[in-house]
Formats: sequence, structure tokens, C-alpha cells
Amino acid sequence: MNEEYDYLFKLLLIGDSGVGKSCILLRFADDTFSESYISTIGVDFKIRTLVINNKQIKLQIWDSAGQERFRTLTTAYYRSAHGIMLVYDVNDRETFFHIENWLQEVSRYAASDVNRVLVGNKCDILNKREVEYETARVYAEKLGVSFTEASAKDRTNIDKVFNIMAKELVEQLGENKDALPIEDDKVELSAGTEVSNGGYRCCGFG
Ligand SMILES: Nc1nc2c(ncn2[C@@H]2O[C@H](COP(=O)(O)OP(=O)(O)O)[C@@H](O)[C@H]2O)c(=O)[nH]1
Ligand SMILES: [Mg+2]
Repeated sequence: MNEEYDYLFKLLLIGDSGVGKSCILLRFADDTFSESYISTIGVDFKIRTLVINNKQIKLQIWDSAGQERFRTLTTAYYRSAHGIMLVYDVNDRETFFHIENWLQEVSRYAASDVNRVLVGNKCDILNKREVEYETARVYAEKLGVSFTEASAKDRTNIDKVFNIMAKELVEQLGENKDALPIEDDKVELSAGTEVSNGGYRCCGFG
């Protein structure tokens, strides 16, 4: 098994269906984009490694893969997550209002010290905006979380949001990487599922 990393972080993408979570993941991990809905069954993750301050940061990023539509994400999905990306669509105010609900889920199921970032996706669309940048920025400030607008379509800030999360997580942990609750993931990864460029894998759910 390839152990050539200094940190392994498990990240989750959550938010309403259609906001672009799967596209964000595909853009970040594979640098591709699809105009259609990306529907998959079960829960999928992709891997990408970043280098920050000469440290190899391996990100295992999970996509809720349609389960969010039925609100059936539970402890199994949130378990052992280090960071959670809360995504809304800047052109759909409902998806922004629902961030509040997603935050409740996070506090119910995720670790209390989980890192959270707010991402307003689809900022490439210019004429349909329903959530002002400033509104979201102030909201994020109140929550004490980082905020970025992004576009999976034209690549704006996609690397940046993952870099922000990774940096915050490293800072949060300091050098104490033994504290990472990654035992479950290690078992799965050693079963031959790890692909350095991020192979998709369906793991079932629950
Ligand atoms: N214009 C634009 N469309 C996007 C962007 N990200 C995703 N989409 C589109 O939004 C739809 C839903 O995307 P998807 O990733 O499946 O959303 P999910 O349900 O949150 O995973 C698809 O038609 C995508 O092509 C973006 O940054 N800009
Ligand atoms: Mg999806």
C-alpha cells in the first residue's frame, strides 16, 4: 500500500441536489465537466493529493451521489469526516436557505470539531443570480467558516476551496496526525480501491 502522504483527510460534499457537488468533485479530481446531472448509485469517493508546505496531503473526497435528494444521508456518510463542504447554487436562493438544514445534519452526525466551508457554486452564470456574494460572506462570517464562490464549469476557485480546507485541517491538527480517525478508510483503501488519479468506486451505503 502506498503510504506516501503526510496527512489523509476525508472530506464530504453536501448540499441540495443539483447545486453541482458531483461536478465540483469531477473538476477537482479529474479536471472534467459534464453538462448533465451526474447520477450514481451509492456513495462514491475520489482521491487527489495536494502538496502544502512540502507536505503530501491526500484528500479522500466523498460525494453523496443523489442520496441527498431523499435526505437519507446518515451517520454512515458523516462518520469520520474531517471536513465538510457545504455547497449551494448562487442562482437558486432555496439552496442557500437550505444550508441551515444541512448544518443541522452536520451537527447531528459529524464530529464536533469537523471543518466546514461554504461554497457558492455556478458563479459563471451571470444573469440569474439570486444570492449576493456579500449575503453569503456575512453568513459564513457569522458561522465562523471560510467562504468562496466557485464554478465547476469554468474551474473558478475549485482548487482554491480544497486548498483552503486542507490548510485549515493541517493547522487544526498540527503535527498530531496520529489523531486522524482513518482506520476504516485504511482497510478499504488497502483492498485495492485506491487509484492515484481517483478511480470511482461504489461502496454501497449503510
Ligand atoms: N453553469 C454551471 N453549471 C453547473 C456547474 N456545476 C454544475 N453545473 C450543472 O448543474 C447540474 C447539476 O450538477 P451535479 O454536479 O450533478 O449536481 P449535484 O446534484 O449537486 O451533484 C448539471 O447539469 C451540471 O452541468 C457550474 O459551476 N456552472
Ligand atoms: Mg451529485
